[in-house]
Amino acid sequence: IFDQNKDGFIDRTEFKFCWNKWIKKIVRPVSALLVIDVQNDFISGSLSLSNCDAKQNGEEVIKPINNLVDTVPFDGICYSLDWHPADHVSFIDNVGKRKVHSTSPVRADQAQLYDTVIFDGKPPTTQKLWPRHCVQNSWGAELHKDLKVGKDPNLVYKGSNSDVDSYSAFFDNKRLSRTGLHDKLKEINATDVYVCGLAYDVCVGSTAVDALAIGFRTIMINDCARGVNFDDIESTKKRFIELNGIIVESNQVKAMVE
Ligand code: VGL
Ligand code: ZN
Repeated sequence: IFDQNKDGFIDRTEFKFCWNKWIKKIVRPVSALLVIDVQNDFISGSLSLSNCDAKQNGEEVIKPINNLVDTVPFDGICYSLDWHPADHVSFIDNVGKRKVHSTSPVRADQAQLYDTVIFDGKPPTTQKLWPRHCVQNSWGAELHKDLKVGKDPNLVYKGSNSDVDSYSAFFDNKRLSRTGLHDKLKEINATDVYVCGLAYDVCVGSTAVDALAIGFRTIMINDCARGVNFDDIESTKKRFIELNGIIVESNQVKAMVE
């Protein structure tokens, strides 16, 4: 029933569509690894997780992530980078540069690190305040030197709009714009998305929840993520599992992808 060309390949567009959109997904998952924000500032720089609540060591994700990259035949790997301009809304030292909204729980002159403030705007912006971190083209924004990225890595930049933060590697926090990540995953017909990196309860969690919402089978790799706050890590995991996400250890991943 299918036309074949002289090489014996079936090239009916209808068949190609069925194959790419449906059959391939049923017979074999197409797996992508997302490595979130394994950048100097989160490891030993200004937003080092070791100085945060849970006192975790972000460097510990590098070995298990490199091991996955070396041993698991992912169909694609993307690395995200938190990539802020100097006047970014999330930096505590910029808090005085914007108007705080009348309903804000904290005033500009009393704002402390990790407080949440509400800035004026349409609509007003709810923003947690962080130390200045991952400033574009600074050392702190570089991927850690020991992270294996290979040549010509797939990089996704986020948080470059001064007025909007971006925890998820898919969309900014206000859902105003998209990074190129979804398109990159569509290009390879990805079905399954594995998420790891920093920070578990911030950008890793947000990215994983968005991946589920988009419709990917989504797996968080527990031992390849470190976070800010224990309670938040636990609630991130709970919420993700309630949304039908899967959490595994990195030694389980190879068998799932092959
Ligand atoms: C992140 C706090 C602020 C993250 C980014 O990558 O998890 N956390 N900006
Ligand atoms: Zn940031």
